[in-house]
Amino acid sequence: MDRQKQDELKQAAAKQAAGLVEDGMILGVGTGSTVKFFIDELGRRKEEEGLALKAVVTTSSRSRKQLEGLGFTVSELADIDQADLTVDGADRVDKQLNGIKGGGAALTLEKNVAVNSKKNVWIVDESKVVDHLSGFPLPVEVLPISCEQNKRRFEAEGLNPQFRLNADGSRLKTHYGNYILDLHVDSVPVPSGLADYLDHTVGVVEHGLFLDICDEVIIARDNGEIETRC
Ligand code: ABF
Repeated sequence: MDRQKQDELKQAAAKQAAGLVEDGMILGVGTGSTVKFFIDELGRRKEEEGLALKAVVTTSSRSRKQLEGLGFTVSELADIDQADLTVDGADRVDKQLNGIKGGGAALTLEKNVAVNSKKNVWIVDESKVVDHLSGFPLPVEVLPISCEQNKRRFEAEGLNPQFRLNADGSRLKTHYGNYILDLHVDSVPVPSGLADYLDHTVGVVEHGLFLDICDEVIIARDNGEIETRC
């Protein structure tokens, strides 16, 4: 599919999600190219319909910049109790609405905003939807102090870890100064088992398995239809 068509699909899903936003909400706004269209639509609603939010929190500096450019005031997660609704993208989503996220290296803040939100909606194009989580490396954010040990540990488990790199070959550092080990596994047959293992590995800050977090996924189909799964 060409880029323009894919952008149209992302835009369609984003527009539908923006329709869920109501005046007075505390809104969580995610990261990525699909969310960019969602923010565009929020800006349009603010301008044309006078959409007024109680507060906005976001998961990346890029989204923050876009929101502030449209006149939204962005709060820190610590400044709110919980969001009423969070809209975010995803890298893969399965039939149970479990997902892989973190392709943009913002998984730690994304998961913290998501679990502190009453409702989570993901917006994706059809290419992200799979029967079982697969087809995208699983990001794991690790502390620098034990990253080599954790890399060897993951290698021993057959999880094929690779440090995520910048264009110049240096190790990418997250917003929190940690590294990303991408696990190049063909598929994640038992997501809860792998999540449990990662949750109990010292030195792992967060991982990109988002299980039982998403309440609704809005899928823009190749044929132009929009499907909502709950
Ligand atoms: C996010 O947006 C990430 O978790 C995920 O990596 C990304 C998807 O971005 P895009 O919409 O550009 O594919 O929130």
